[in-house]
Amino acid sequence: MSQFGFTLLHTDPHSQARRGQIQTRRGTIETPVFMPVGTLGTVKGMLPETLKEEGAEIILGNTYHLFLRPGHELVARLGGLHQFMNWDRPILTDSGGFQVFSLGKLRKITEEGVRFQSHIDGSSHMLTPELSIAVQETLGADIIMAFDECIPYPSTRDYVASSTALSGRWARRCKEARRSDDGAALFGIVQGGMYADLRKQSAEELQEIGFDGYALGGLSVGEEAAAMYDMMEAALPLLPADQPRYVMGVGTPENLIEGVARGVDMFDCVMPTRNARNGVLFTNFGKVVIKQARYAEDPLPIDPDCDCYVCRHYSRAYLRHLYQNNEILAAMLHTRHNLHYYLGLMAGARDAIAAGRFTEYRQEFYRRRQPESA
Ligand code: PRF
Ligand code: ZN
Repeated sequence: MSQFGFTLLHTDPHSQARRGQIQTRRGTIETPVFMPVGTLGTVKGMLPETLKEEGAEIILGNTYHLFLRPGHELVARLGGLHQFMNWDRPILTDSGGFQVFSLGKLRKITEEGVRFQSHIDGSSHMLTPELSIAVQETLGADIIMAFDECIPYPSTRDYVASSTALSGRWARRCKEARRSDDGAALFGIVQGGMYADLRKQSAEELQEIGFDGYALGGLSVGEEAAAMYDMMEAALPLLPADQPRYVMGVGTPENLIEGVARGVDMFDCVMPTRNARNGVLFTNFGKVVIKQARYAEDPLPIDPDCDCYVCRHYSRAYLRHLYQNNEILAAMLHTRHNLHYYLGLMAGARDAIAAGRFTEYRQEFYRRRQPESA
């Protein structure tokens, strides 16, 4: 673990926002950071070199998907996930503790782990904390996540309490299963549903085990944004200030700004990439739904204030035309613009925190958005 560390550079005086750096064995990550999702060893529609040009410093991979196909051993034989996909910057892998619940058809949770059926061919598999760690190590991830249950929302307090306790026992097994000499970092995942006291208990329990960083799981699962922010406020202040904090699977641009304000250092979400493929584009003034007839002859770029490659070269009319015809280039250009927006939003937040003007940055973010867009 010696190659992993976190340096806190600035703390905002008017909020909990933090500007920092994560040191990994594959280089430094400036925080707060947004991590594009590359579930299957590709950020869909993006060349790795383009991802770098857009400023991506770390991407995600998924244990569940790569374990089922093509298999982690195969990836290892081809030199590990970095070499396999031609990405030499850090990779964080999720443990499968979310995907197995959202994709696995039949699943049965026991103390040992989760038995589930593949979404590909229906074959039966057992994912345990030990196997999840082994898969993530074999893939060669730089940050690996503990195996947990992402609790559905809503759930009864009894269910949340027992599931959170189980995830705690699994977290301990993950720590024990770690091969400690490879320089990769292991993060614990705080659960506890929408119960502040259970979040607190989970955060404390994980710190007793001791991890390189801490994530909040079980958020953005259908609850109101206010509940998500409440859970951030309940758990984040209890986590060590000198270690990175990651909110998993979050979220909208607004969720990112509000997360940063509450002290989150890391985010990941399929929203910019998936929405791009569905023709939903993020801009400083809100969302653009490119299929709308109003864009049929619109010569303007997606966002006149955006300086990305796409906005410098293409009109809304052309992008709509590509999209309506299901052209591959639509997905590529839309993804590039949306990632530029998300990565730019975080770069702006980092600069603002460093300059002591995060409050203004947050206000400006809301001021520019048009009332009807999310
Ligand atoms: N656990 C894990 N991955 C996740 C989540 C979780 O709770 C979430 C919840 N939004 C997204 N990804 N392991
Ligand atoms: Zn753009």
